[in-house]
Amino acid sequence: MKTRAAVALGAGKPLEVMEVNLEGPKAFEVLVEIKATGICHTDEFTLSGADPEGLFPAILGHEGAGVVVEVGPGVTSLKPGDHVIPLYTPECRQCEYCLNPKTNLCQAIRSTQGAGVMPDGSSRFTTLDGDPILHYMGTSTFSNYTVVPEIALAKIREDAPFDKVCYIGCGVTTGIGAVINTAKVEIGSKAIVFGLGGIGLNVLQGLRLAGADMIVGVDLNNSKKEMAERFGMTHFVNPSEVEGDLVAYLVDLTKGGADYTFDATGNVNVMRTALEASHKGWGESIIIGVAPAGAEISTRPFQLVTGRNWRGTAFGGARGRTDVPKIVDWYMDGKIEIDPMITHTMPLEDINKGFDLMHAGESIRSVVLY
Ligand code: NAD
Ligand code: AHE
Ligand code: ZN
Repeated sequence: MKTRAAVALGAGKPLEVMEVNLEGPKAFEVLVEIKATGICHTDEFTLSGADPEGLFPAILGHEGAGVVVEVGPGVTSLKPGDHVIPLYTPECRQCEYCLNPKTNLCQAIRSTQGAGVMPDGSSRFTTLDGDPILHYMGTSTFSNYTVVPEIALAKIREDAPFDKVCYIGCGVTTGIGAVINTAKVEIGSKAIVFGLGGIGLNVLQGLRLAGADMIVGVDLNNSKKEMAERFGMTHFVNPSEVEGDLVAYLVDLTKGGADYTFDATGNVNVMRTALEASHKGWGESIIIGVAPAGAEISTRPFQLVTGRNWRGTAFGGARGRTDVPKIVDWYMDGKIEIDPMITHTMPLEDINKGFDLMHAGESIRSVVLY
């Protein structure tokens, strides 16, 4: 079939919206009509050329929701008409990783996914001239129709609005999951969240759900303050307005350091500050942000010797096929909010405007509606 897609032709170039060919689903694959997709900072990271795994030409996008159109041979858990959210972290329920309760990082198809192809080693997308176009994160939601492995689809309830729950495909689950699944924050905790964008705001609402007492938000952009307060932030700090050492300021503000800190910026200097602003003896600092090729974190080992813990999280530690339908329920039951964070919507033709809004710091989430 033919489908409309925004194609990343090369690093640093705007996406080009065009018709492409899409081959039908092979064994254990599913054809999905994407109804809506968010634009995450990670799409921008890969498009910019900063991703060591970035490949071109490719169809980016990993925060979608849609409907199953056709299933390939061997697919048993889904049927045409089912509503689904594609998962860049699949859940095969069989691999060594899925069988270990300590991780959500299913590895069943990780190597082919990273190479931009389906598990059989080939791409379903080609240009109208027949040249291959690669998949991205196993999802490629910047295409109106996409082919996804069965193990990388969460089946969700049919009354959930696609234009909102697409955000559960990455940002919502990542932020809330970092608090609930990875840090396992306790009632009464003190926390600091660095970066109050599409991920950081969801860390804030996760902290509110977990019953944290003091929730400090840190961002260079003062316009993020109002929305952050709405999602549970109790104190705001703009590092550019702090005189002297930021770590000392935050340790003082939290009376000894925070029980939990979260980096949602992707900046390795911020990651160091986040670690060092966590409490001596027991503080935990969770890295969510994705850093550019070549960037490395550093600190004095003494920071760890004296009891601070440095950890990371992907997709909020969530097992997608199991956890994503539950998070959709939380949204539908009013336990979590999504709507105010979707600040802009646009048709696929205008997808580059979504990236412009992100660069300008004017959006939280832009969502493309097909
Ligand atoms: P975003 O652009 O919406 O938000 C980033 C925020 O950080 C902005 O508000 C910006 O003003 C702020 N910021 C930038 N530099 C700062 C600094 N030095 N100090 C304080 N604040 C600063 O991005 P997002 O979609 O929220 O993504 C955030 C990060 O999380 C990105 O690196 C993204 O790639 C990563 N991410 C990781 C996962 C995961 O599974 N680990 C999932 C999704 C996104
Ligand atoms: N390819 C990059 C790393 C990108 C990365 O860390 N991705 C996160 C999800 S970000 C979603 O917005 C992730 O899931 N990581 C685990 C994995 O297996 O990719 C690089 O640096 O090479
Ligand atoms: Zn993302």
